[in-house]
Amino acid sequence: MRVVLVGQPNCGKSALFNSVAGYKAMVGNFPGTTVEYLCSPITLSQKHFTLVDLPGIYSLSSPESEEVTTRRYLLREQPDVIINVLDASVLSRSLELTLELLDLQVPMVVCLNMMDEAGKKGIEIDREHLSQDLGVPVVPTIAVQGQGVSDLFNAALVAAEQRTKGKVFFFSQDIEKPIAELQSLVNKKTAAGLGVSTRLLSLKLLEEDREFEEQALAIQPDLTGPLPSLRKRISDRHGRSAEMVIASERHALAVNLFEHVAKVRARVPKPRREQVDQYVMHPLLGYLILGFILLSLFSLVFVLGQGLEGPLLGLFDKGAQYLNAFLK
Ligand SMILES: Nc1nc2c(ncn2[C@@H]2O[C@H](COP(=O)(O)OP(=O)(O)OP(=O)(O)O)[C@@H](O)[C@H]2O)c(=O)[nH]1
Ligand SMILES: [Mg+2]
Repeated sequence: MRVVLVGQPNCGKSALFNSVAGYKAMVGNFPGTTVEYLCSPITLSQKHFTLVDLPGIYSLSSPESEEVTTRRYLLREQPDVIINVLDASVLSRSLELTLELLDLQVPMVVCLNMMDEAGKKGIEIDREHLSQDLGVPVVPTIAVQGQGVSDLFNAALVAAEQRTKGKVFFFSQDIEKPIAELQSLVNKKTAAGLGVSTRLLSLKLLEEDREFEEQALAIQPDLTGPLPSLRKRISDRHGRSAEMVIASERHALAVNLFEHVAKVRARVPKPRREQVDQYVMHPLLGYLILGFILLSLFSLVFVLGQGLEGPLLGLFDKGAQYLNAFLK
């Protein structure tokens, strides 16, 4: 069984990977590229699987080379389950990729990582609600502390066995109608050859995804005719390219989802220690504070010394006189 970690850059995929893989990690190369990924055999709750840590991606359609390789891996290698790792402290932005991954219709679990950071920002997430909305299990974690990690992998193994694929989110009719028209023209074989459903291929073609377009038109050149006019229909209605219209609707869907499942309380005040650290660890202010403390210490010793010098010397003189008298 293959379990893959997919998420936006810096959401904590490698922290999760390291917390279960430890020293057993192996480096793999995507075929024909220098882009590397880590994989490791794992045994958890007496179950064995291979865990793969893929490079972070902002979107399935991103043209960056590392992101393209993650996308190709997902489409060609057909993992048994995706663990979609989200940075819970920037939930709304993270959900945009989740919506794209749901379109792949691969078994999936959502990991709400960085719950400690979300807490500090006052973000409260109703994970039951989020799970209902997405149709997949949602597990909160703090990867750097190992919190929730075993629950996450157990949920992923169950999702793989039960083939829990989650819901597909629909766009407005302005986009859904052209998708349906294109879908009726796309052959099932063409989509299957590219590792996606006819709906997802139609959506990606309307989004002007270059790689899908090249590959799909190579298999089915008859799509060349209707494609530009369907895109134009969307762009004419909205005054922006079809790609931008779809991206902004996906953004709006993610924001709605966020507002449905999350509340932002007033910011939790930082603990006093962190408030003090903020000043004393400052690269410039820290040195000034250190200088002030040292100067204060020297002054204290100096002032105290001056005040105590007279009485102390008198005490020593008296002591010496007594000693002399005693020794005579
Ligand atoms: N506070 C907090 N920090 C975390 C948590 N998980 C990961 N981090 C930190 O977040 C940073 C990024 O974590 P990584 O595991 O490297 O993120 P990644 O998703 O592998 O990043 P890419 O490989 O660049 O896509 C590191 O400094 C981690 O220590 C968490 O739950 N809480
Ligand atoms: Mg990483």
